[in-house]
Amino acid sequence: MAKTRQTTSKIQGKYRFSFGPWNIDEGTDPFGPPVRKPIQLAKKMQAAKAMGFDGMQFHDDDAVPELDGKAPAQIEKEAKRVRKMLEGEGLLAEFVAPRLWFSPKTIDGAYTSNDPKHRAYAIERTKKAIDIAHYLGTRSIVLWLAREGTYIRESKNARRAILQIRDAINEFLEYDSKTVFLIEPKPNEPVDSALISTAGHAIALGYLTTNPGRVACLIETAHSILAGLDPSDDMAFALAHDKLLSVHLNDQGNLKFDQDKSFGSFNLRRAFNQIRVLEEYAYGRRGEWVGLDVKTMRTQKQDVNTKHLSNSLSTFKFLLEKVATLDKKLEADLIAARDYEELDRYILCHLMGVSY
Ligand code: GLO
Ligand code: MG
Repeated sequence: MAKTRQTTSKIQGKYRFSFGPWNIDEGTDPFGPPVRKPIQLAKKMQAAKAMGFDGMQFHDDDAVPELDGKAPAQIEKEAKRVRKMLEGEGLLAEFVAPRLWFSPKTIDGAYTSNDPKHRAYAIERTKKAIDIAHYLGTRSIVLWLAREGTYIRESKNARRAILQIRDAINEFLEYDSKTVFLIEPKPNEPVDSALISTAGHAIALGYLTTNPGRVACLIETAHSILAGLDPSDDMAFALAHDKLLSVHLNDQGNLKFDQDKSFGSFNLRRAFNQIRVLEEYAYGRRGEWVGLDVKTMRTQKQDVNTKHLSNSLSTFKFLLEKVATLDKKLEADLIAARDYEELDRYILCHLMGVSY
């Protein structure tokens, strides 16, 4: 065993943290009703600030509830009120995501619905989300393409559906010249087979559009795992294309339902490697965010319903320190010697905090 050198922690990245109102939830699942009382948006913002977050993420109707029935002037008024609330807490809006999976008009998909009236609804709704983002002070739109896929393959022409998503994004790129679109891939749930299922799909779709420079992606840990991929490799792939503008960190116990566990709670080493990839790129220098898309455990009681968020944030910071204090010289020597067994051992000792 080699002796590790004392390393001083030097952090390259510039990390800003966010979460969405849906990350403090009432515990409803497909088999049972809510188990906690709903929390007002203002209180969620206060909690975010108190836990050390820098911003909030929004679905369009988190900012403007019952959006579909509202006139443009009303939408503007309500969104600007939310911006004031954010400013009052010293928080920023990271992004707005059109919620295209709730309405009766998006049962069979949004931009890829087989009903042209429903496709038109999805496009109009997304334009409203773009306006709301503008009012909230952000130009980022996240497209989680929840229902763009199939339960049985024969129900859609998949090639045409991909081109319909491309055409929709082209229309949004033209609608607002400053907005950037972050595609959040996921392979399944709620649909059986999603069309844009991985980082590769999301990035390649961007290249099909009229302005690839304004189409990027958001990689979520659990979604990569559900696709059978390693999240840090997906993040690295997106970074190699300079396309990773946000991440949704969480954890996932292999191939189950989408769990959104606290970051690092299932596989600490996998969490470490996600931060390692981000830190080696000096993530955040260009304003990229770190989102924590984690879910409150159903068993948590009302008064301790934000621990998953504070725990995930503190695990991130702890692992960032682990990344920064890795003995780079030793790592390089072991790589040069191709002694990956020893490197493996060193990483484990470092993570466990035992002497190597
Ligand atoms: C669900 C997604 C979801 C999105 C959010 C923003 O699996 O991870 O939480 O991230 O709706 O679009
Ligand atoms: Mg997510």
